[in-house]
Amino acid sequence: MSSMKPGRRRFLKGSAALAGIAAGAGVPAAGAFGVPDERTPGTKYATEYGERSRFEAEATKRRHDYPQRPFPAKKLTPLQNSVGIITPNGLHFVADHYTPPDINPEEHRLLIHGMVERPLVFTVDELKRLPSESHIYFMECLANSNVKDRGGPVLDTVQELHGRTSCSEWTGVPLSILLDRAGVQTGGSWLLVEGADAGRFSYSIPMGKAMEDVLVAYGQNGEAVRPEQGYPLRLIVPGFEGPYNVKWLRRIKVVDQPYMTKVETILHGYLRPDQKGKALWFQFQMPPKSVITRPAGGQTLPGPGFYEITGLAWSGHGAIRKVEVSTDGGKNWKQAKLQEPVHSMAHTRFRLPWTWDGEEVIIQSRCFDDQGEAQPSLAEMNRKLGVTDEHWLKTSVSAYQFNAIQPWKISRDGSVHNAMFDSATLARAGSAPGGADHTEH
Ligand SMILES: Nc1nc2c(c(=O)[nH]1)N[C@H]1C(S)=C(S)[C@@H](COP(=O)(O)O)O[C@H]1N2
Ligand SMILES: [Mo]
Repeated sequence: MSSMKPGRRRFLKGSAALAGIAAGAGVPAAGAFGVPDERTPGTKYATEYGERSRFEAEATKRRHDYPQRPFPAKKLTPLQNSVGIITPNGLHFVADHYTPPDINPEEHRLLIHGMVERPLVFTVDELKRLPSESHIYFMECLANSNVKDRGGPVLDTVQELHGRTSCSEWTGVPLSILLDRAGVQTGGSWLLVEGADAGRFSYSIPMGKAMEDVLVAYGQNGEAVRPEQGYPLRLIVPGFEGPYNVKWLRRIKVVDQPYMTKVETILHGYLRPDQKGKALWFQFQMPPKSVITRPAGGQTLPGPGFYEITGLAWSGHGAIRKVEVSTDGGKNWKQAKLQEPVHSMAHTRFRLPWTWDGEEVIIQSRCFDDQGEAQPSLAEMNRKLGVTDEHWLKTSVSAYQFNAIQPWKISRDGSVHNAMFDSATLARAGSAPGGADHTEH
């Protein structure tokens, strides 16, 4: 029976062994190889709609509670368990600034007015009669990948760090069709777009983008947009920062300038450290980013041996052209395989076969898009902004498009941690990764 003993070495050689089994005479009973045969007959499906296996409850947890922090629980996509490029609707991250509404689609209306020839009001059914399109796009909060939350410790898991990005197939009516019907007047160069939530979340969108590829979406991955994603209508602004994608869409006003709404100024301005008194606003596209999702911060490798390194890359500027992975702390880079088809402004899955020798190692990925943009290292990003590593640790910089290369450290015990900052930097900034013993300053 010693040959059935599970072991690290065995797993690697196992592929040859398995091939032997498959080629062997007849089909042996699985039990002979120690494969349990435990199907429970008559499994009941719980609801009409269906649900994931009860054994997946932990793996598909979107909720992230921070017991040590005064913030409400966040709903972040568990990227560590994602496969392929599509985010299941129940796992899309959620970013709400106000109390969300509960909308009956029969009573809902979309108003288009302002600098137009003909103000228009649409019901949801009227919209669905118009020509529609479906596209796969990522959506990313501009606060994604921040290294810490306000007052909290440095984040350590891939879900906490990068779980504010999701990717769906969105279906809806091109906004250009609606604007053409309304007839945009000369000088109408921006849109003020408003949601139906308690605080009437509003954002300014440049007309050029609106005419290019913006969708008034009613569909998400083959069904109605989820309530948390803006049911029954939301705007999809491909590649742009998350907040442009206004949920529970109720009003589009054609205007002649950006309106500098509360969210886009107070909440989403980023004070430039290099130019006192100046802020970054209206950055539009999210820059190229990639992150290894397996093995990633928060996971533990059971032992040395073969692992497929896999992760996601995306860019608000276009399609991902190349992803490179380093498994030696950034000295050498190998080109990862991209899962086809690669969609523009969508999550792109990359994979690289790898064998871990059990020693401490740092793995990381970097990506390049088809517009010539490359994902920067933290050092490159710091140089561009004129800051040091400590800048990111001192405060939460939640309104910056942080896209530095994410290094993960795999320790000899198999645990994987955020290695964005070295321990000396963390000590100077008084922050340790992940620890619950953190005291607030
Ligand atoms: N009406 C409305 N739209 C909104 C928001 C909001 O709070 N209200 N949040 C915005 C922000 S900041 C982001 S990142 C995205 C998140 O979309 P999601 O919650 O579907 O993931 O929606 C945007 N649209
Ligand atoms: Mo956001």
